[in-house]
Amino acid sequence: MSDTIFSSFPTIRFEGPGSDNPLAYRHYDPDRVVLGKPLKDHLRLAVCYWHSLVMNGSDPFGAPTIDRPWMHGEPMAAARAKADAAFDLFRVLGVPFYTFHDRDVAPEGAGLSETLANTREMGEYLGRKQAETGTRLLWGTANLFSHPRFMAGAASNPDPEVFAWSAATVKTALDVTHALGGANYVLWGGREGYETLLNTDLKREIDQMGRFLSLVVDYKHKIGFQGPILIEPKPREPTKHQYDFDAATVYGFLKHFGLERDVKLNLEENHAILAGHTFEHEIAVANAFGIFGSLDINRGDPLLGWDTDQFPNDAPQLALAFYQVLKGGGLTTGGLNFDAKIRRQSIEPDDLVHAHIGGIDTCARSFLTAAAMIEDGRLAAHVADRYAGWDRPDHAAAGHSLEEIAAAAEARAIAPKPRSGRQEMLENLVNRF
Ligand code: XLS
Ligand code: NI
Ligand code: NI
Repeated sequence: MSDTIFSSFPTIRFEGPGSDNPLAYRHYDPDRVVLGKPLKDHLRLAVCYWHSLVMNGSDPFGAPTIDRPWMHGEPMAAARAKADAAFDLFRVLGVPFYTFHDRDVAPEGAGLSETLANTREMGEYLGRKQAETGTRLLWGTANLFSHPRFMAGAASNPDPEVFAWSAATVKTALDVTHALGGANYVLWGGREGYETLLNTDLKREIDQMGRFLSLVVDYKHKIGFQGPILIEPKPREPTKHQYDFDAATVYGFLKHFGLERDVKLNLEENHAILAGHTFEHEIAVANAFGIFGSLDINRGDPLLGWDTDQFPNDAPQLALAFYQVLKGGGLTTGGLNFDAKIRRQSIEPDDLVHAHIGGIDTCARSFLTAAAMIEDGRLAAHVADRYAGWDRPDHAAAGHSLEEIAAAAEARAIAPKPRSGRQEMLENLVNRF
């Protein structure tokens, strides 16, 4: 492999909280055993291709600010140079996983066949890089939102030709993900939504999405892809009304189409916030319905109402999210994908390295906090105690019908006594961790 813009960086090592070295982990000690297994197997960290290797700093007001060598030249040669740099970045960070969209790793060709051939060819190239380095694929996905053909949606498009094009694109992206041993396959409905009902048949669009997802699930079983299909909810942006609004909405959608056993969720912090929820709420909802899959780790800006996709740096906040993850049994096929991007003025390669070091340390520290909360057990004991009335077989609501419960309540004539929710006390307890 030729030199990349990351060649001069050492592999980042754990040096402990006392270290002064900016190119070291202070909290991410990959081999430290917590709750019975190494931290690296709990976190399953992944670098995402699109923000780290593709994003060029352009925004609605201005031109690209970030220039990388692979952003020029013959497209397939550039894609290979980008992959070389990507795997060198994974080496620097020492992360076990990565994620990509088909269009991040392989350029659009002259037509559908050439585009799919590019995806397959780059898939083989990535397979060789994986074999050389040991880095694994957390998930693959297809970009069904950037090209103008998708402006009115992919599966939900009024034109069946776009549905068919999208089907071919997802089939190939899933084939490649399967060949690369991907642990999951993700669908984010970037343009699956609408701007105005004046031009939109909402029911038809949702039916088309249900059909598309059913076809993907059938195909996954046909080729023996073991990992789950993950839907990534987001309430708005780019469209005003996105059909996959939040975890609860997606569960209703899956249930309607009978897909709730085959499809799980990839939840993202910034998307949760845009939906008016906390990250931990979304995780708790997914756990409640048995559809928790994986996490896109980032943060929004409380003063900006859009998907700023910043690297996480709020350990207390993230600890509450990881506490819910651990309560649900932890990440199984899922992982923590840094769907996070450096700011427009962070134009140097080392900005990308520092961003990941901070994000990884924030995840590690929050995870250790959450693990300590689990091991301590007092929070869980408080919650269990709060609902203890329901554990007695002869509790007040044990009757089999509304009239039975009503008659018993009237006969007992007990006035329920309000009990403190103890919120502040519990917040203080959490702060001790
Ligand atoms: C965009 C989404 C996207 C998905 C993958 O907001 O987060 O990056 O994670 O298509
Ligand atoms: Ni995401
Ligand atoms: Ni996002």
